Amino acid sequence: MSEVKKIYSMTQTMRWFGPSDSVRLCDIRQAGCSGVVTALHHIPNGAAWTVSEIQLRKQMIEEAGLEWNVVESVPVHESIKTHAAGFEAYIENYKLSISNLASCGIKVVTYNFMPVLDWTRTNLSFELATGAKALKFEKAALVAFDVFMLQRPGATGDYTAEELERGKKSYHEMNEAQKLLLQRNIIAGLPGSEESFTLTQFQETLNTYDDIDANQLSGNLISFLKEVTPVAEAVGIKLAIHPDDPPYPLFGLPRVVSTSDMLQRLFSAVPSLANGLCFCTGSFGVREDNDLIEMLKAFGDRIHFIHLRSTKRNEDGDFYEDNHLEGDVDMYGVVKELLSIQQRRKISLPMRPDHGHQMLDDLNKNTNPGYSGIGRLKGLAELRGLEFGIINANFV
Ligand code: DNO
Repeated sequence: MSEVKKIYSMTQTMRWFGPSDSVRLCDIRQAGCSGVVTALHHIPNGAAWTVSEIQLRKQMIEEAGLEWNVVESVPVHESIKTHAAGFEAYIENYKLSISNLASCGIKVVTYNFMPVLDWTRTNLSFELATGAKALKFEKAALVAFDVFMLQRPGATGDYTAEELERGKKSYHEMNEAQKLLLQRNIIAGLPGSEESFTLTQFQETLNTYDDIDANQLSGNLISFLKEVTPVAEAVGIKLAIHPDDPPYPLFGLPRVVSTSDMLQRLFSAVPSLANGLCFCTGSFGVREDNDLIEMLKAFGDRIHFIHLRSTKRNEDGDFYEDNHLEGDVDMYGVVKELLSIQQRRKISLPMRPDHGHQMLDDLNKNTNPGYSGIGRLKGLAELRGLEFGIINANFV
């Protein structure tokens, strides 16, 4: 009798922001997920995560019939990125956190190495033709904030004359409330970003990067990985770096996780497979020169976690978050390639539908931007259907 071939499909998860999230664990379960992606957001950035805190959260998740598949994120303290005095102690705390997670059975840890700000959008309620709301990044709004509101020294040198003109127009068209909202959207902290700034604090923090260029930042990331990866490998943790979002420099800050070449540098410097990647199609996909399928082929063995989302860009440098199967990302090609990787590696990788539109009843709720329940449920259902179709057409 021939053996039944095992098919490795993606493990469906959703991000959960903890007990205060308006999307509950039971909602995530009803969406069809078997697990969640979460973090101990109440622990201050840089402090070590204790076994008892991890266990408490794990138990809460398991009591809801779910698994804690991925930590997103164990944040990397700014001192590690800038090599500020005392950064070594934060690296030791990081090692302790991942060892403690491993001892509780949680094996994938996502993090990012974006200076100062985690992800950046200028509009958190961009209305689509259907009345649903999406997250958007508008270049003119960014220039308006950077050049005219923050008045960052040297900012004008980072933009073309045309971009400056559009930024100026955008600035003058905004009333005070709109300016304040823009400022809040950019620097008051998006969900999961762990940091929040006033205008003055923001400029002061930018100044800490005055002497750090991309080469230096990449070196600091590599020295962090050289310390942390051997520990991860020894305890069985897979590290999954999240790409820069958006994948190019902002506010004069260097970016080092935006392209294939940048990833290659990190993986060549620290070849262990524990030094891996969170493959975020929405972040990488903003750059036209990022060929997602080629990147999947090149780094398939190091992908430990998947974010599926699609953006739609225009020639002005704006983008908004489109429906999961539309926009600039070839989602069919991406999922097909991911399925090949999984069959080859004989593994089901955790995947979450990244972000979703605010829609239906959620339009009247106070939701975490990008992380409302119904929009993500729609995204997940579409992605699950896409995967089901591909498996049946290609892998059975
Ligand atoms: C945004 C998220 C990011 C991500 C971190 C990982 O929606 O994808 O905030 O969690 O960059 O450290």
